Amino acid sequence: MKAADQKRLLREMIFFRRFEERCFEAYMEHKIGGFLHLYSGQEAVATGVLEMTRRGKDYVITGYRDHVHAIKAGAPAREVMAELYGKETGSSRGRGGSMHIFDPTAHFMGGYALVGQPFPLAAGLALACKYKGTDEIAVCFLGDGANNQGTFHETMNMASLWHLPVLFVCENNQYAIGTRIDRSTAVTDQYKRVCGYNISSSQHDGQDIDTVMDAAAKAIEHVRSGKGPYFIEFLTYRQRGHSMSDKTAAYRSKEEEAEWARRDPITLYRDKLVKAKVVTDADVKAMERDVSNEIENDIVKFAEESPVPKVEDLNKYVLDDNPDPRWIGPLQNS
Ligand SMILES: Cc1ncc(C[n+]2csc(CCOP(=O)(O)OP(=O)(O)O)c2C)c(N)n1
Ligand SMILES: [Mg+2]
Repeated sequence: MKAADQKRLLREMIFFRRFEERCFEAYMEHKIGGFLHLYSGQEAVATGVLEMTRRGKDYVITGYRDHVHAIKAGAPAREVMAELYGKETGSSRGRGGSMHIFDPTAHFMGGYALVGQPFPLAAGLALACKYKGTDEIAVCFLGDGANNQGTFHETMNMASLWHLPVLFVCENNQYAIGTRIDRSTAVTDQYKRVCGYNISSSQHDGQDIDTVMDAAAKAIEHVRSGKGPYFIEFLTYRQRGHSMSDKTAAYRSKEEEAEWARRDPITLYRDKLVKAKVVTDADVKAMERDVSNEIENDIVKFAEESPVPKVEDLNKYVLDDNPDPRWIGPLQNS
């Protein structure tokens, strides 16, 4: 990879970390409300996988920890931040919030609050690609906890049976809210769970972006060349609590957190690039300053200055904004 691309990737990961940490601050200032799940610590996975996909062509779908996936897939960061602020200029016009970023232009198909919901939708997107005869693929990110949902097993079966062009990316961060994986899941190596569906799979370090990109490239080649679905598992760790209602992550030890902090994906990549003389420490400091300025003076400013949706527009993007009273009646009576 060229030095310019390596620098760009390092800057992107620094940007994603700062974006998330700035969301935390805005939430504490009551400028962002509702649910907020941060991605700090897992940046190498979404950045590395989506570096290898075709931006705006391949379809990308994920769960509620979705800001970084959306931006890397091509959704403008300003619009993602404005969505978190509930503003009319947001990706979902301020109606969705953190868990429901959506950008069809970027082929970023959401942001879903229900655990396991994206699996069958990803299979549907892949079926559409196959049906249309394009060589686009669907990329479905999901957590280790989601793999215990029924939708996981139903989708793996159909995706394999129908040979669908879908890449499943499991971000195994070891926890589902406060439950450690070995307390909820009989087979903790997630990549082994798809063997029963005859799906090719592998497990990799999710903290090293070069490893992520190499593994993703091979998996994408498998899917795009018509060999059917692929399931790729990355071992990673979220540095913050599950969401803003879990600020202390009291269910895990400080030693464990420190161990994973030593393998922070940004620190690892920065050290690698400094050692290879691609960047200097001063370059990285300048990058951090530049990123902070961009987030503060462009992205947050845009979100703060954007208008809130008008009350009279409440139904504007509702599919049926003139509901048939026949459907309301039984609900009222029940
Ligand atoms: C259908 C459904 N059941 C339960 C929940 C509550 N819930 C929210 S997040 C979560 C854990 C998911 O963990 P994982 O898939 O590992 O993702 P992570 O948060 O680690 O990224 C649960 C059970 C939900 N949102 N949807
Ligand atoms: Mg998890």
